Amino acid sequence: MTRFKDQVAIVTGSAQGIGKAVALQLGSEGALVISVDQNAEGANTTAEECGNSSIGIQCDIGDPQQVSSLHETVVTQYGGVDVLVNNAAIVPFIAWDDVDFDHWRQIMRVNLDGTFLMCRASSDVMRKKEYGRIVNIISNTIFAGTPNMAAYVSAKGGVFGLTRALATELGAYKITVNGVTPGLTNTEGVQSTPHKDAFEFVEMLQPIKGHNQPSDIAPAVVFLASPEAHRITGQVLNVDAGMVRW
Ligand code: NAD
Ligand code: 4PL
Repeated sequence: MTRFKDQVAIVTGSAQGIGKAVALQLGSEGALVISVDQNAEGANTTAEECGNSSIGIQCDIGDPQQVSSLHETVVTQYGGVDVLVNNAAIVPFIAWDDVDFDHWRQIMRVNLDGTFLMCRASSDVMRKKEYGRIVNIISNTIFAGTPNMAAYVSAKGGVFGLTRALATELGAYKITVNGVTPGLTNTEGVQSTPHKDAFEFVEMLQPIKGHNQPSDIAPAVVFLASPEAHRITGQVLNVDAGMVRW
């Protein structure tokens, strides 16, 4: 398929995990991928694997200046952005008793503020072309209220609200804004925390058994990012093997 031929797609947090799987599928369907991550080496590796002259750019999405210079580079070199996938986030495992204001701010800075900064800058570029697809990676924890991640769940709830609000604000420019809520997924991030021990529990709640892999999440994201999804906006697609229904 070449649904993204001649399109430029920014994918944040694409050095590994779900972001990398999304970047690779967009690349395989013809997109020039701007692979954005704090991890420069990982971002570059993903870009090489994407083909189509894709590039890696190191950027902390929580830093307004870095987000601004990222967009200057993209506009200067490519003239625009067709797709933005907001995937970069911190995925913490922290008992409620240990959640202090420093932790809360650290999570909000990246997971909510970072998503805002990327939406702000990319949508200003998309508006000029009157075309755009924004897909926010949320989490099914906003429905389940999953333990040991209160700040994370709160930030993702904010991204959920932003998705609906931006769909309203940007509709006039033919920019759609949607979200995907993955369930627990087998990524490098999850494997490095006690979340990895929750697979058995969540599988009990899933009608479809087995562990979600990054490549299971990517097709839903890529569909919402595609030209054919032009009548879908302000929506959230849950991809968690049926763990929660809403
Ligand atoms: P991961 O931890 O494996 O990878 C996250 C990537 O984001 C890393 O490459 C990291 O360097 C990058 N990143 C983190 N902070 C950044 C910043 N400030 N600026 C730029 N890059 C930054 O994560 P994952 O498990 O693949 O999750 C990806 C997305 O999916 C996240 O939004 C997460 O909340 C969401 N999600 C994950 C799961 C899961 O179980 N893995 C479930 C639901 C939702
Ligand atoms: C069900 O988004 O959706 C653990 C860790 N369990 O990050 C998540 C579930 C985690 C999730 C998530």
